[in-house]
Amino acid sequence: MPWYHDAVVYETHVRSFADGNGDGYGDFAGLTGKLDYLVDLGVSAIWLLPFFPSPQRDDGYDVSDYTAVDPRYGTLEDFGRFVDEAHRRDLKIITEFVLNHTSDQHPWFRRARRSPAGSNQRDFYVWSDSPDRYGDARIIFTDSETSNWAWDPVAGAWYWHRFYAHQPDLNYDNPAVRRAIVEVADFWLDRGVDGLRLDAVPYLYERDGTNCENLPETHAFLKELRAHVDARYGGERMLLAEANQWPADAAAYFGDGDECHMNYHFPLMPRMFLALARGQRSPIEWVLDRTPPIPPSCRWGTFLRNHDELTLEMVTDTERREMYAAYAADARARLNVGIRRRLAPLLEDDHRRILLLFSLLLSMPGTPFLYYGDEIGMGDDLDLPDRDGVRTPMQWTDDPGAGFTTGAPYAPIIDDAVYGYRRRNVAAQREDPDSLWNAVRRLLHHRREQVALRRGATIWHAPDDPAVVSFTRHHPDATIHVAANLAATPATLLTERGGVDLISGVPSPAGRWRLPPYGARWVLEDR
Ligand code: TEU
Repeated sequence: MPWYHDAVVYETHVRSFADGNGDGYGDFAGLTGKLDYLVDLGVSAIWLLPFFPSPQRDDGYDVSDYTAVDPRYGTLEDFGRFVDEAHRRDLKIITEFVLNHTSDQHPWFRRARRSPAGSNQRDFYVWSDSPDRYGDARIIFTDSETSNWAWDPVAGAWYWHRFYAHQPDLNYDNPAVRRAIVEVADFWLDRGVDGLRLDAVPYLYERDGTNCENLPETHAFLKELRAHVDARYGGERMLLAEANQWPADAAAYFGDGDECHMNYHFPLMPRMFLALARGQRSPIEWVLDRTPPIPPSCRWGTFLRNHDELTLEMVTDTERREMYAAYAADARARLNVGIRRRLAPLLEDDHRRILLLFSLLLSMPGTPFLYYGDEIGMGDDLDLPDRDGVRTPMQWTDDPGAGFTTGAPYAPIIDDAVYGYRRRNVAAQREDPDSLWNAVRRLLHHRREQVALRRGATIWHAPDDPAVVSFTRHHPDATIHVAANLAATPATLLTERGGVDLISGVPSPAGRWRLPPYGARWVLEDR
């Protein structure tokens, strides 16, 4: 079974995790020093946000050099050491492949705007004489952009950008762009990276009369990229699509098992929160019913939170209103089409609800992704702009600098009464057997021991109580029955088989199971 079927992925930002040299920025030296922490926590892969040279106007997603390390984070040698040390511990590494656009400071764009119209170098990007073209394409960063076109006075033409105006989209119709981009993939795969996250992959091509998303040309390019990667590196390197799309469009990124190995399940994520807010499982059922089967070699990436706002692009207008009302009463928490809060503040620091969502995330089919800091219930900072408030320094200890840095941190460390580093940090939670950190760690360790939780076939049940999620994961070696109560009131579930609840360690005989408010069981069934 390829590694990404069994993995639990930990998403972090080099800048935010650990500072090895005291300059206030996290770096590869610091991150390498924390690998034993990640092993102990029980994850098996690391996904790093962009660490390449960049003007940092979109936290590194505005790349100005694809094949180097931002000097604040270290050198290519530091990166190499990090890869070696991670692999020595059996940790896989996923890095960002921001292939849809570059920074406007990238040499390709600086060259393009000065090159004659129609030249190959100009055509590294998408130009137009009028800002009306491709008018059916939606705007993604609705809070900051009003058009997908921006005027370039140097070129005397409009250029296309799906994200910030300082992030011009590459022109995939130009074969030289496709070649250059494949070389970028090779650069990092040659350095031992196990997986590439294909940022914003639905938007590679533009065509008149379409919404410029999920076009057949994009899928054709991905098949070429996949064939290249398989031929050059063998079958173990993984391509992860970031295709924030409805289930059928998202599933298309698996192709016939000949495009991406993985894609995130964006439509499922908000519906886990919606189900919890309603105290009803129906939103989860609804979206899984609409999720097509995928090739057996492929996997959905599941997640609760990430470094962006909790996106509400893949819900209906009614569902979005409900989500805002339930989770973003404070208007400052709203950003674009989403909510810029971390997991713990979203759930009012209620450990029962946090663990309920973790227990679902870590038992449902798919490969789970955790966001750094959520294992200790880190808070966020709504005073910081954009999505910076969910990207603050990791809280390791109660020392000044939170054990993150001995210098002046790149951003304020969370220091409020509830989520502040003096009380909420890894060191304190490690000592406390009842902490969130220890509870998450126990779930991760069960998942590692129980193959049924990772690879088992899933049978969904429909118990009478609409608040109860109930499914079994079957594997020849074991069967695990997962039951979760989404409601604030107790629930019961009638079962035919008993066993031992892995979460509590207590026997759970067949018959009537009583689930406390927001309670969950992972029952390893007797054979
Ligand atoms: O986000 C791109 C993306 O596809 C959006 O749908 C995104 O999920 C949503 O708007 C929430 O922000 C990626 C990165 O995750 C994001 O941090 C970058 O800002 C963006 O690409 C541009 O590179």
